Amino acid sequence: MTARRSEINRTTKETAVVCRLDLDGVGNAQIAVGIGFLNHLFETLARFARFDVTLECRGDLAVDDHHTAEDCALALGAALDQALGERRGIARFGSMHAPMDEALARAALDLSGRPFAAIDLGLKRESIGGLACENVAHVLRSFATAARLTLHVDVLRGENDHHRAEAAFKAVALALRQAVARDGGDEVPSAKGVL
Ligand SMILES: [Mn+2]
Repeated sequence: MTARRSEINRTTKETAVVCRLDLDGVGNAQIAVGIGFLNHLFETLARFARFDVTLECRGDLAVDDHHTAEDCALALGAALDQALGERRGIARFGSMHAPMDEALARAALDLSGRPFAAIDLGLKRESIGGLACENVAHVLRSFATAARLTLHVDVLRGENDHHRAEAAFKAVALALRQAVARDGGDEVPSAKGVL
């Protein structure tokens, strides 16, 4: 069985990100991106997708959280794309609902090779734990773009924005776990033969 691992080093004038990913891990997460709630969301993603993830970022937090949030998501997405290689022998699709107390989120995704994201989180607060709420959706969109996947996420209900955001990441993680699962074959799961 070929290892499905990758490493991305992404450095700009705004951020320096290192991301290591193992799709066949156990959910070990070493996340240190400098933003408390963003650490929490990436840890949630790794744990419930059962990916081993190291994600470290030194970003321009003196500006704000935007570049750090976006660039970490781009690095993780690129790491997923690289670890999947030709995308042979995978389930390709995944969809899950995830409850978090009163909140309920739904994620449906396709490792299609075509970047697309429709994200409706319905967050009302300005920020959570140092992360602007507008950047929660931006992280998911950036991740989908770099990973070349199609992602639909809707938070269907929930009073508490922390719960809504965390439920969304749990749903995405569980759907990812399904989609990257090996199906026992070696085919590219596409009528075109390429993803
Ligand atoms: Mn941006």
